[in-house]
Formats: sequence, structure tokens, C-alpha cells
Amino acid sequence: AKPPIRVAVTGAAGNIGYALLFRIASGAMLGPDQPVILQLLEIPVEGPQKALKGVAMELEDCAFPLLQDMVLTGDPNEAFRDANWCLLVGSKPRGPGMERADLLKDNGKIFIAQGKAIDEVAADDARIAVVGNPCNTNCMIAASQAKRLTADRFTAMVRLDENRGRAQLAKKAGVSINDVSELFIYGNHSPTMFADFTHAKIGGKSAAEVIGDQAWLENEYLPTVGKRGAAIIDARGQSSAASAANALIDHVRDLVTPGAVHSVAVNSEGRYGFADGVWAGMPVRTTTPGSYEVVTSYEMDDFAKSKIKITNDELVGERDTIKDMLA
Ligand code: NAX
Repeated sequence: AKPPIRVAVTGAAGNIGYALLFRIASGAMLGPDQPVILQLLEIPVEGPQKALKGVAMELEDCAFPLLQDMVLTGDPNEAFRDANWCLLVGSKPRGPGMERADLLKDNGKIFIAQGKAIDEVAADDARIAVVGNPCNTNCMIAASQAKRLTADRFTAMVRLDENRGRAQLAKKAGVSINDVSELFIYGNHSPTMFADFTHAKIGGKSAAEVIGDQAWLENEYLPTVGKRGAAIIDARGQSSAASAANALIDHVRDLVTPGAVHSVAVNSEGRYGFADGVWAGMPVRTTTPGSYEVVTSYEMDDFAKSKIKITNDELVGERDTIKDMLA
């Protein structure tokens, strides 16, 4: 049998955690023959720790053949110890009347501490995926603490946006989701993101030509994808959890599947017109399990460039807000 992979998950007793852990333990993320050990972190307070025990009881009751062990803890050093994957889902939600700058700073503290702990105690091959919002900037902050691990190990999730964007194109064209390809997300996981329909394909042909309605693409499609999170909250009274967990499964599974091309927020290194050092969504191709190269071959037209500028400006603004924390 294969040696187990240690998967650390933060915010494990939260809504996304509840939709995520069972699928990891079932093999949906790392494969049907890959044993896993779940290392679950929650804030060290009675309520969440008790809820975490409840989730662990249910995991036990599933009798998953691949789930070798579980660690439940309130201590990041214990959660990330020897972890091969660190899924950073937990974060502080925006409270009523809270300023965005305060949200960024409060979360900055969490991600500085977690980035430091990961760099100190995680496995040498550790990979990090950040979901907790604002996920791009939280990921940049965590990566800033790394001395041993390199920046390319730190990724943030824009895959839910990619999946939403593909689904909306398929629906409009009246085709199967499998007919939609090359739809990638650029920039921030926020309403400013750019779902690049200009290079997307439907049945191998230009999606823009198949749909034949530029006004719809620019004025309805982009806002629908960008504001989908708010639309889910409005309809469900709670934020997206199952689709977010599913997207994280896709994010990690594709990062361990050589040849997969998918949207991931990575250190931009100045690509596609993004500021150097911000974490921006862009297409990556997985090379070997856990490693990837950015796909740099897409030529952007003026419209795409103007959209990328807007989401880049937002990322730079977020970085400016927390820049004192990085020093
Ligand atoms: P919940 O509030 O249900 O759960 C979050 C959990 O994290 C809570 O149980 C809390 O106790 C825990 N937590 C908070 N700080 C922690 C810390 N320092 N260490 C460990 N655990 C901690 O939120 P949920 O619906 O699960 O969403 C989690 C995060 O995902 C939120 O920040 C949310 O904004 C973000 N999302 C990101 C998405 C993306 O596409 N990148 C989409 C879905 C989601 O909105």
C-alpha cells in the first residue's frame, strides 16, 4: 500500500470543512488508492473544538478505508506537522460594519502565524492552498513568512470561479459542460476577477463566436460570474460551501495530475500585466505531481487588458493595506 499523505485542514469545523473532509477521506482529492491522515485545526475555543469532535465522529462513522488517522487540534504547529498538503480554509469573517482594511489586517495576522508554522513544521514537499478570504492576499501573506518553502508552493483558489464561469457558458450555449474548455480566471477572487471568455472554447470553437452576443458576454456574463458568491448568499442565506469544497477538491486533484490545465492564483511574477509579487489567478499546467508552470501563451486584447488592470489594481491596493505586516 502507498504511504499515507498528511492533509492539514484549517477551519475544519466550518461549513466548507463539513463539505470537504468527507470527500478527501473518500479518495476524491488524491485518488482511490491513496491513504490519507487528516490533521484538523480549529480555533482553540470550546465551541469550535467541540464541533470539530462531532465532525470527526461522523468521519469515523463513514468507515472510510483510506482514512488512516485523524489529529484534532487548536495548535497550528500540531496541525501542520509533517503535512504534505495544507488547506487553509479557516479565516475571520467580515463582521457587521467592519471595514475591509480591518478584515485584511485581522486575517493578515492569522496567515502570518500559519505561514510561519507551515514553514517550520510541514513536510519538505508541502503544498499550500488558501481558500479563506481575501484568499489571494492571505496567500501572499503566508508565503511571505516562508524561508524553507518556495513561493510556488503557495496557491490560492480561483477554481470555484472557473467552474462557475464554465457552467454559465454551457448554459447560455445550451451545451454540456464538457464542451466548454479554456475558460480561465485572471486576478483576484472577488467581483473584479476576469473570466476570460475571449479565449474560451465551446466544442473547440471560439466561445464568443458560438454565443454571438458580445454585449451579453461583457455586461451580463462577467458580472454574473463575478457576483455569483453574493447571489448564492442571497438565495441560500449562507455562503457557498459545497461548491467551494468541490472546487478545492478540483484545485488539488488537478495540481497532482500532470497535464491538467486549470486556473490557480499564484505569484504573478509580473505575468499577464499583474504587479510582480501579488497572487493572481491565471492558467497553469501541472508538470509533475504538485508542480506546475504558468501558461503564458494567451495574447490579451485591449478589452482583456482593461479588465486585468482593474483586478490587478485591487490586488495592489490589498497589498498596500497590509504592507506594514510584511516587513
Ligand atoms: P465558516 O465560518 O463556516 O467556517 C470557518 C471556520 O474557520 C470556523 O469554524 C472558524 O472557527 C475557523 N477559523 C477561524 N479562524 C481560524 C484560525 N485562525 N485557525 C483555524 N480555524 C479558524 O466559513 P466557511 O463557509 O467554511 O468559509 C471559509 C472561508 O472560505 C471564508 O473565509 C470564506 O470567505 C472563504 N470562501 C472562499 C471561496 C473561494 O473561492 N476562495 C469561496 C467560498 C468561501 O466564501
